[in-house]
Amino acid sequence: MPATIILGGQWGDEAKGKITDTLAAQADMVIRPNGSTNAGHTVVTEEGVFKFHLVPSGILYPHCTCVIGAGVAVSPPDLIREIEALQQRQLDLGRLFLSDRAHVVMPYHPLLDQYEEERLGPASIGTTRRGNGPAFTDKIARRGIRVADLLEGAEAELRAKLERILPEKNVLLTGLYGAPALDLEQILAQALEWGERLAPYVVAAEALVQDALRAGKRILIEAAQGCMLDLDYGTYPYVTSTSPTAAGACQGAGIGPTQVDRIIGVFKAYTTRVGAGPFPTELHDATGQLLRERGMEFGTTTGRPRRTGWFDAVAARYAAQLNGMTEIALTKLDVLDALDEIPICVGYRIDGREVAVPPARTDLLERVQPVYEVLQGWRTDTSQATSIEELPAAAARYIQRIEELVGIPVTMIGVGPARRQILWRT
Ligand code: 2SA
Ligand code: GDP
Ligand code: MG
Repeated sequence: MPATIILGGQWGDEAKGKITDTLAAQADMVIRPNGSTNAGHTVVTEEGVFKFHLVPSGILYPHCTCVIGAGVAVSPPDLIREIEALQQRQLDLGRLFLSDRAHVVMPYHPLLDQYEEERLGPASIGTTRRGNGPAFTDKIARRGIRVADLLEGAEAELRAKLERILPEKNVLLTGLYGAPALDLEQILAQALEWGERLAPYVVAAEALVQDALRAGKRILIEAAQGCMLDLDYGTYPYVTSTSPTAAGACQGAGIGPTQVDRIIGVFKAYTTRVGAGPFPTELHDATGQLLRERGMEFGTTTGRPRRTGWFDAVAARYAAQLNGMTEIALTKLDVLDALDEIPICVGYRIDGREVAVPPARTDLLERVQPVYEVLQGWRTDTSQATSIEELPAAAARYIQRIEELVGIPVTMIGVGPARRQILWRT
């Protein structure tokens, strides 16, 4: 049975965690293909709120096998903390598997992330400072440490790798950032301890995934971040360091594009972004504040306030096409319940000229004048709706307009954070 990809269509935090949890009720396996501890995926159940950073959101279902794929950079202390916190909540983590090919966020990575952001000052990216950028930099530069390197028997090789890597890190730390140098023996001991702790979870994840596909299992791939944060197609350089796209999800999960038949783009009914970078439909006024408050728009990992703005159909159509999305899960519709009018951005104008897709250049993207179409609000509480038919006519019209502009159907609608607050297009 082909797999389903769930990915963010905007700048992250579209409620991928909630959509994954919803669909995982009918899935056998959930794979996290990309990102790092920078991600924060929230699931709200009767047992409380769960904030997942590395563990796939399917872990709440006893029937779900969960896999952290090769495309993830794993911070061992964060993963160990997350595993322990979930175990304390009586969850069985024997169903969690970690790819031996996943890269490791080493102790120098968060330091380099933090110091570089401080050095950049006003030009900083606004990273989560979790070290994933430097970890993926090392991966691409072919000097990364992988999960397999932490395991028993790999000590001599790991020492040799650190002997090559650490001098460069220490030059940066001491020279550029004026920070203390790191000690090889300490890092080696720490890494081996992590390896021992994580060893029970480590597998050749791509083989596990391919076996499951062959056995006809129902597989979900839960990508992190969002398409507009993609390294190639996002608002570079204000992006994350992996590919949150459908193609990136295949790569990180270890499956081929022909093994996928459903690609769900998760979009908020408005837009948010956390961190720096262009955001054409951003609101700097009381309405923006209202969206932040009603949507409780604060970073799941860092607690940072998220920037808010109107739904951007230009960026959404771009994301839908680039990812071959087959459908939309439209979330947080209820957040718009309080508005009289709801503008949708239907076009971009730069220096008076209309452009069809987000431009590559940051300075041009920053100069975009959004062209808005103003739709009527519904001023009705949608959070108690149990079917699409119960939504007010203006809300139905808003959803329909998004479908027309983005070019694919909306099949799920979120009207609140709880599990039951999801409406299905039947
Ligand atoms: P990084 O840390 O190197 O990946 O940062 C680079 C950019 O990517 C953005 N980014 C995110 N955007 C939205 N949500 C993310 N996860 C957390 C959440 C964020 C938080 O669920 O709320 O708690 O602040 C996430 N992770 C990375 C980041 O803001 C930079 O713009
Ligand atoms: P993710 O990173 O895409 O999984 O999204 P986050 O978990 O970072 O942010 C989404 C937030 O919105 C979480 O706090 C969710 O509990 C909440 N949420 C999810 N769906 C809805 C919805 O339909 N309405 C409202 N009001 N909140 C929602
Ligand atoms: Mg999030």
